[in-house]
Amino acid sequence: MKLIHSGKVRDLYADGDDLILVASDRVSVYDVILPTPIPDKGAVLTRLSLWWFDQLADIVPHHVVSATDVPPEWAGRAIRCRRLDMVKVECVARGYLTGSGLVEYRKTGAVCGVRLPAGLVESDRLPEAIFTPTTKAPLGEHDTAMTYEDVVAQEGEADASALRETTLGIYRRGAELALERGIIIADTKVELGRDRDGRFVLADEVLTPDSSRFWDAATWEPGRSQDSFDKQIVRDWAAGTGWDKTPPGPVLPDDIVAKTRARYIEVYERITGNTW
Ligand code: PZK
Repeated sequence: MKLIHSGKVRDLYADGDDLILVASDRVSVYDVILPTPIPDKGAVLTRLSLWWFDQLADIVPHHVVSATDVPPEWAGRAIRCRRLDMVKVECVARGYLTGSGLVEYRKTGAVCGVRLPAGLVESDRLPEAIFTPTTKAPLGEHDTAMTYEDVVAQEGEADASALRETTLGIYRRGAELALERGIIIADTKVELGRDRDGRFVLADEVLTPDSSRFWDAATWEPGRSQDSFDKQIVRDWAAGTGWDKTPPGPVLPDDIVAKTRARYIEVYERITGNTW
């Protein structure tokens, strides 16, 4: 099978007219891929994405053709999907103030052209979720913020509006459901493409901890940064080793691997209500 894209933790292959999206067990912290995989991470995030695609089907159709008709070596962590014409905008929705959104808010009082109330602090919940698109930068480079008007200029008014409403619809549905299960989804990035009839279709992975920031609702407190629900065990352990966050990352001890694996499974079980 021909490899057409290799991401940090996922790979994309072409198989005839279809694509095969393969999630690895690799984990990245501070943008560095660690040498130690987390067993079942790829399968857990694949199952979570598949569950969300189904939950979101009334908002937007998805690219999944089959989760079982995939090469046996990738069984459980691969998805056969339809090839789309991908939209050249990273569609991001945010419900909380953090990351680059916080940096931009402190400088300008707005995020991606959306004016926010004065006096918000780090990790605050926003009055309503906002669409904060970015450019699609090549691997290794950083995405840059766009305004909604930039998206209109690039994609046209009708498609820009559809991208914004679809992204916000996915985020609102996901964040509301996750919160009922004690998990805050602070923000999320979705990949949308057009099918042969020009209709928008949801691609890639969706509402996973690799595409979104997941926080523990039980310990959330505005005014400070929040621990990552999935990666905090690795981050805390790595900080204790004195690692300077540059490659190569440290080899993880068995107990840190086991605790992190359990976290991904906990995310899956809490959100879907299924047993792993
Ligand atoms: C597509 N990516 C991102 C994902 C990577 C890169 N259904 C589709 N049709 C056409 N293109 C894509 C998809 C999907 N999904 C997704 N790039 C292209 C990506 C995984 C690994 F290296």
